[in-house]
Amino acid sequence: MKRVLLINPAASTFAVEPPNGLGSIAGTLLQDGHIVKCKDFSAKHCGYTEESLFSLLESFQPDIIGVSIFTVHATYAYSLFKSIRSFANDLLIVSGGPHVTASPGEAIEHGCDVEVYGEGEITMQEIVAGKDLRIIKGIGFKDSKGKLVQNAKRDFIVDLDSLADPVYDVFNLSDYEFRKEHKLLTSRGCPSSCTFCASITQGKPYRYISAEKTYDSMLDRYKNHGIKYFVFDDDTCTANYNRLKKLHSLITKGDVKFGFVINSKIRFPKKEEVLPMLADMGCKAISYGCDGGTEETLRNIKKGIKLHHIKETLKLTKEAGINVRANFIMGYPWETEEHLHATFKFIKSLKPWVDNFTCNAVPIPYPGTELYNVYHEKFRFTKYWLDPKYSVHNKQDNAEFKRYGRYVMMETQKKMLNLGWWNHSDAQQKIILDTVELCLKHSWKRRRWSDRFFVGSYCYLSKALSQISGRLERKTMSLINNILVSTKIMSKIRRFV
Ligand code: B12
Ligand code: SF4
Repeated sequence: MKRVLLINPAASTFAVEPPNGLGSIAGTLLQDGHIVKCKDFSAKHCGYTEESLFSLLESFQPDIIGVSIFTVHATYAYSLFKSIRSFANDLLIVSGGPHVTASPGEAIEHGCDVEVYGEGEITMQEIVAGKDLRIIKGIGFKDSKGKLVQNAKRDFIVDLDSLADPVYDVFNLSDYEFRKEHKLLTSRGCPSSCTFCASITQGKPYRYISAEKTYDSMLDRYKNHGIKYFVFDDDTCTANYNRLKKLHSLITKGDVKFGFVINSKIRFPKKEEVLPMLADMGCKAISYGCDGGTEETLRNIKKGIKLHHIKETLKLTKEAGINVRANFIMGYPWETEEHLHATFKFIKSLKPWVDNFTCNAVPIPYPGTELYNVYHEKFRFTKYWLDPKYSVHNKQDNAEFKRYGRYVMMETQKKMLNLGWWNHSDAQQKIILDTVELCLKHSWKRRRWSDRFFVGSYCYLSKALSQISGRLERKTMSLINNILVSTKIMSKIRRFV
């Protein structure tokens, strides 16, 4: 039996909920009888200090530390390694996650012992069990001469039902905002090849948890925690028609009326049949990755869809009584003013069917993506994640305002543009920001008046306080937030927007 500490490092953006990846690894290790603790230093109410890390290490006395790394965590994770080493030089540090998978060798160079590529449950199980590193698939480590050795790849986990359920109560849940909703991850993998997408830990083969096990998890959470509302974190929930049909039958025959939101691709099997079926089983909103507003861009990003597919799906979704969330990205390196104008117009034409638009002002080139590989030299952002100037979200003050404030969302997008990733001209920047504004305004207008009143007052208070002092804002808004969540108002407001 080992003592394993799993850490999500601080990041340039907050984590609003416990990470599924570490939750799933924790579930597997607990099932094997190990003692597991998880700490999320990027959780909103956590706040990282080296002292808090040392006191955690002192009190928990881990044998092994596992660190999860997204690109936004990279520099924080690397300084965390240093701090851990300064506390106890001989602790085994293992890292994994999308950034490690996309940038093999980097975490080891910055002080960890073992890198895990791709899905981590079984690999971590073997490492913790003490198996010889040389025969563990899916890892990289330093040999006795200090040279990086990368073992053979590990196959993707096919039978997801065989995995232990993820556990979240090994995290300190009060570090997050309380939410009267639960997340579920019921499938992995996506067969598409969008050039900006960094979902590389789960690969292309689409695998899923059975309808029966999914339904049991929902019922379980209802019985044990009173949860009836779920957020499905899957990249795409609609890829398998038969599974959805089974889940529909289980949910509609059951006594509990569940509500949930999902992500989906624009094109999925038997759409005309599936959308009313989803509405019938409690689907309140679908978030679609549209990602481009001209045929040329959709072709270049290898989205596998055309503009008319986007229009048709959003319309059908709305007609089925499901709220529509449409996500766009603008400012790809080939996009001229004409493309950007056309995107603006296209987004505008979708307004009748969309409840919530998001529009990212620039495509962020995550490592491992085609977008990064093709352009990093030309646009001089090679390994940008190691340069602190790219941490534009990195302001832990005015937290609530940041989350809800239209103004701040605009500011973040402006900062993104100002970083000059793609050398946009002033004219291009203007069209992009006009589009972001259009999206924010439309989404705001689509909210219920009571939400608008509440969220608006909340934001203005947050803004006013943050102008006096960031600390004052954080303390006051956190107090208000705690009162609101304990009276369940927050969860009602967030529920279906
Ligand atoms: C749900 C989700 C979220 C949720 C929850 C995040 C979470 N930490 O779980 C929310 C909405 C909060 C979120 C936020 C963000 N997200 Co997000 N998110 C996802 C999504 C859709 C699913 C993640 C998931 O649950 N995967 C399922 C689990 C089982 O897989 P996993 O997380 O990869 O973990 C496995 C392996 O990576 C590995 N592993 C992970 N950690 C460790 C640690 C150890 C020690 C070991 C051994 C193994 C290991 O084992 C795990 C189990 O198999 C993914 C897309 C995807 N398909 O992965 C994007 C994704 C992870 N997100 C991404 C991004 C960019 C973000 C944000 C930065 C967005 C932003 N600009 O704010 C923030 C970061 C917030 C933060 N501070 O952590 C990118 C990451 C790319 C990258 N290179 O970093 C992804 C891949 C999306 C994409 N296609 O580009 N996200
Ligand atoms: S469809 Fe979504 S998950 Fe799949 S590759 Fe494209 S962006 Fe990534």
